[in-house]
Amino acid sequence: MEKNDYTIYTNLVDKEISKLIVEEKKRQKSVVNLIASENYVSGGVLSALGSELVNKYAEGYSSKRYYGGNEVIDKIENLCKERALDLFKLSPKRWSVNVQAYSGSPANFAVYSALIPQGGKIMGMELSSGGHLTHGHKASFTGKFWKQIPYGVDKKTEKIDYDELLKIAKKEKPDIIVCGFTAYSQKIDFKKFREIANSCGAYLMVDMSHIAGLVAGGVHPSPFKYADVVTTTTHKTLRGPRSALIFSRGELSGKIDKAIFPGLQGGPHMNQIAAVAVSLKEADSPAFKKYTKQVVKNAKTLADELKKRGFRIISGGTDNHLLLVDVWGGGKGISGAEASDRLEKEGIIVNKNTIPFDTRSPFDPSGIRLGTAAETTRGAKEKKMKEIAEKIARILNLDKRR
Ligand code: DSN
Repeated sequence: MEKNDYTIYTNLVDKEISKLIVEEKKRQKSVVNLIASENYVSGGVLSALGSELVNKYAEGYSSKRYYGGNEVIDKIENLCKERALDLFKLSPKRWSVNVQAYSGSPANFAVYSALIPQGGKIMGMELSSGGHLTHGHKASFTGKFWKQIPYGVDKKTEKIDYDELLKIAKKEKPDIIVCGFTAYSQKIDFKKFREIANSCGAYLMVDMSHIAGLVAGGVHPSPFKYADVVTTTTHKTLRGPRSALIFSRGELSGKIDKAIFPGLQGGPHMNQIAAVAVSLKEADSPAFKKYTKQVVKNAKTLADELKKRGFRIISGGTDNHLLLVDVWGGGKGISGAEASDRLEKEGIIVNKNTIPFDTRSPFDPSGIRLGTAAETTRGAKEKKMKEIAEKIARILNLDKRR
């Protein structure tokens, strides 16, 4: 154990938990982390999370709380909102932001509750093409209270076919169209999505959870010119604590605020909101811009290097921080679960993932998803990506069964 580990946790008298935190910290340091939705937060973010703010109840919104003693809390929530709008260059005259959602799933649920009547239609990408459960999948409450109109990717290109989406939208007339994905490696054309939403009078919601940091860093187009609502988690490429933001155009924000509180949640987690504010300030910097450029360069390098070693990359490559590798049908003959297990035994952490038109079950799909946000935070550059690709190839090429 490192000396620092003891000093950081000196206040933690619970030896069992203290020991486990140190153990997890060591694990995180010792592995290559390619989980596309994870990152490593700064000491500043950790300090805000572990602060006395956790003690405070603050149901309501700034200046309209249901508890006394919130004058400092109001300042923190206001600052967080100000920083969120500043980071994405949004005018407070046109945009509002709610910073209280506990995480991405409640954020998305709150938007639908605010804007869509029960039984209404959510047009969202199906899971196997890279969509998220909360985009109307039947296993999520979003698919029980509303009806999903699924869309996918083109079978040949494995990219979004915008003409096909337009046809679906015109036929189905959804109430809301959701774009922004968990396992889609291409740039999203938000202008086209706006046109599709206009064709059927739907709201356009962008869930930019995965790419928020890239949007902030200017390496992915911004959705704000086109969207009515933008939701995002804060802990992926944005490199903050686990939490979420909901940006909405002026007239929608009152409904969304009400859907979060009192609709769905109780007291906001103020330590979390302060930590988000810290991370938003960190992201509003030249260093963060440089970081996001490197994240994308690293993902492209990793994809290219794996391709050179015979791996099939879904949609041919990546434009963002993640890539999907077909380890089953791409000639390797290994299921996603087996690939993930084998890599983990050798210290490379990934997640098994379905691929478009997957013939295998989601519990043991054909692919793995790799992301570069976390390793780039630790300083990895292209050279490291080549080494990682080489190691992955060595581990997964051990045993060709087909
Ligand atoms: N679970 C997240 C991911 O890994 O993409 C999305 O919620």
